[in-house]
Amino acid sequence: MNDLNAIVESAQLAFAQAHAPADLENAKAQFLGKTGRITELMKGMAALSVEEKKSRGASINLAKQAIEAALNQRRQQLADAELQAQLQAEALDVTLPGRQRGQGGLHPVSLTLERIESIFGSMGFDVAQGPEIESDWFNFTALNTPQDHPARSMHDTFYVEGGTAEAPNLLRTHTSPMQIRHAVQHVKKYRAASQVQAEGLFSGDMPEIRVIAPGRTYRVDSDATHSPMFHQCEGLWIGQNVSFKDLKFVFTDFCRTFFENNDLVLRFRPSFFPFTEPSAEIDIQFPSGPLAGRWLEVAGSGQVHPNVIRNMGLDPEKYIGFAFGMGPDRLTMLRYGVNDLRLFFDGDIRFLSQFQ
Ligand code: 2U9
Repeated sequence: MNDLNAIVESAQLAFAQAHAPADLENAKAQFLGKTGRITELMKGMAALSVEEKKSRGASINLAKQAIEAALNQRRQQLADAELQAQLQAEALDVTLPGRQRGQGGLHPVSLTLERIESIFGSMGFDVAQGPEIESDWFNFTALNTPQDHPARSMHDTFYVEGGTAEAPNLLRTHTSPMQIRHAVQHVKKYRAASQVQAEGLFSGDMPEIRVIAPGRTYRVDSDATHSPMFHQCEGLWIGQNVSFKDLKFVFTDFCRTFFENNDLVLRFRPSFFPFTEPSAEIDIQFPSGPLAGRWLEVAGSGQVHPNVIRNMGLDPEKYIGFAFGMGPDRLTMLRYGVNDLRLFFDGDIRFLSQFQ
């Protein structure tokens, strides 16, 4: 019996000293394997009598069971320790702050467009938005732009599929076509309501047309101050008694509010556009600051040409008004002191995030 107790004790010790599952299995082999000590003892029983075999066999079996129990206990201990180590390694600190998505924000040109819409909105202007693919009629012909005008050349305009061979569709070169669309709808609505004049140019009464058309426009042009896609905001005010004086007042008020500077000076310089007559470029001058003393061109303008008034369905003897057009990209450059237009369209977050 003593030899068996010693074997069990040395097995327990060997198992306790095994700190990894592989070591434990090696230790097991020393006792329970094919050439292990218990197996050797079993083999040694061959020479014993039947009686001796019975009692010796029972003792060896008890020792074997004790070793197996010690083995299983140690296996469990090692498995538990491994699980604990793993849980510790994968521990989550649920009190850490979560990762947040970037906040995002409006593009600087969108900020300018919102600003323009809000200022003109306060003066009673609606906002009209419409297609970027336009017909030749709305983009050129309705705006009194003759067939041989350079703006209609392939060098200046992106033509696309659709329309007719003589008058293919195009990417709008300005947002003015949207104002024709808006005006035509306006006239249609009040012509139907008045029931006075069913055909011909409308000379009945209707509320004034006061609208701005902000949006993307396209021209074949690309350098530091020109992008093939750029933004425009055109404005239109048509009524029975709307004069150049109103244009000067409205646009001066707009510029002073937009640039937050009541001392801003404006200059209306004679110019030419097919859709306005007379026409003027509008320059501004800051009285102080980094741009002080220079005349900066910010818009074109003029009294809407009678042919354009006719194309809205209105009688030019009764209706008159003014229009203006400006580039929100350039206004954004002036407002924030940006010197390269292309920065707006590169999508570089380091540039864009400065406007949040
Ligand atoms: C209708 C009739 C007339 C809008 C006008 C301009 C002059 C003009 C440019 C300024 C900067 C475009 O982005 S820009 O290059 N615009 O010079 N635009 S008058 O005239 C209209 C508009 C609509 C029905």
